[in-house]
Amino acid sequence: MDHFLNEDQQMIVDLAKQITDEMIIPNRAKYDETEGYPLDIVETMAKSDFFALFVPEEYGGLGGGCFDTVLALEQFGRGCVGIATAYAASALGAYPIVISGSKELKEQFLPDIATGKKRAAFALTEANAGSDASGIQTTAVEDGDYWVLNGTKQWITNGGQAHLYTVIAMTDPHKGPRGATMFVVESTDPGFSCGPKEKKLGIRTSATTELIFKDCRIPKSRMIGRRGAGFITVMKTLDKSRPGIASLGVGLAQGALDEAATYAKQRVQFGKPIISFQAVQHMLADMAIQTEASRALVYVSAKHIDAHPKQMSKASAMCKVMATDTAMKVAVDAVQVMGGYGYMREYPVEKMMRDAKILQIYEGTNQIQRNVIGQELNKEYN
Ligand code: COS
Repeated sequence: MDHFLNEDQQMIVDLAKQITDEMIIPNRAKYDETEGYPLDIVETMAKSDFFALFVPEEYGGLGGGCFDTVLALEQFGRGCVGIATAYAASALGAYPIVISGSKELKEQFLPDIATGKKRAAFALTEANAGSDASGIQTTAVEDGDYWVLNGTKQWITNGGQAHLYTVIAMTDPHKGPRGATMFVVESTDPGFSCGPKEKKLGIRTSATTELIFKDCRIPKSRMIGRRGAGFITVMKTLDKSRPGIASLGVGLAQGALDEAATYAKQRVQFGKPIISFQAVQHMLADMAIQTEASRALVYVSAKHIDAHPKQMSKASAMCKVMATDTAMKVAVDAVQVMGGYGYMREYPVEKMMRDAKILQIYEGTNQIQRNVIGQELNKEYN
């Protein structure tokens, strides 16, 4: 369907499509199998200015909006959600600085993120703080001109591959969510280390590790925003970033539909291509309807967020739920259309099915998103 993109937006799509078709699709099975980090592809994305897209112009970026990033991520996600996540995670890691960082902090870090010289990661999750984001136990204590961090973050995307981490820690634990503050930690800071790469069901190329802070000492200037404002920055960051996860879902669903429809045209049973059977046609039709409807909601939500940055939560949560639940369903159905072949590693849909699951979980489970939507409705219908 025509989404009436302007010239700049079409350029983003075309360039992202080219990287996806020429680099991501031919290499995705290899990266899934070896579980290695796709550095060559990430570097190509950087050379093509994709890391500049989400950085404001005054700090060396292109000043793109949520919609621009969504367009790029949809294409990358069509190829491989694992590889696309390496890109999305850098945007997520940069957003706290973009949203709440001082001018000095922005000048210090954003230009290198924009060129891809430095990759970023976002560190919230801990063993006892997942959906309950304010339950974090990592602490940061003032010591002269430094902050000293102690604690362990869990399942951090781009762990070990990022050069800088935006980390939330408790500075005033008795104040609850109002006692949390964000910091930039560099991979070279004393007392910082990463655990081994986790073994996962899907997105196996994506680097997921623990981050360990053992008397990790960082200069005071690395505090992001105000002391005590960390939780709000985290919430705003996730609101801004979730449409990107939604667009990975749209991309994955489109990729799975493409594979299933192509197969159904070629596969002959009972003397006819299976696409001529109504049972298969109806499955493909539902996959196409759900994918296109998700795309429409993601685009409209991203445009709403760009126009109304103070009203992100509901639009962001709604498109995340719809597009990622769709990705899961469409991927499962693609495997079904392809039968035994769909179940084999030789075809990409079994990987898409494994990859789709994380979309319903990371950056806030779809159950938490429904809570957020419910709370917003509760306010609207007061
Ligand atoms: N934007 C700005 N401020 C927000 C906000 C948002 N989207 N959501 C909450 N806040 C503010 C609230 O207004 C409140 O401020 P006050 O202290 O002034 O009242 C404060 O933050 C605390 O909010 P709340 O009481 O709603 O927090 P909860 O502890 O109940 O948690 C949820 C709310 C569940 C929504 C939050 O914990 C969450 O998003 N969890 C999912 C986290 C997640 O995505 N994890 C995945 C790993 S990160 S990749």
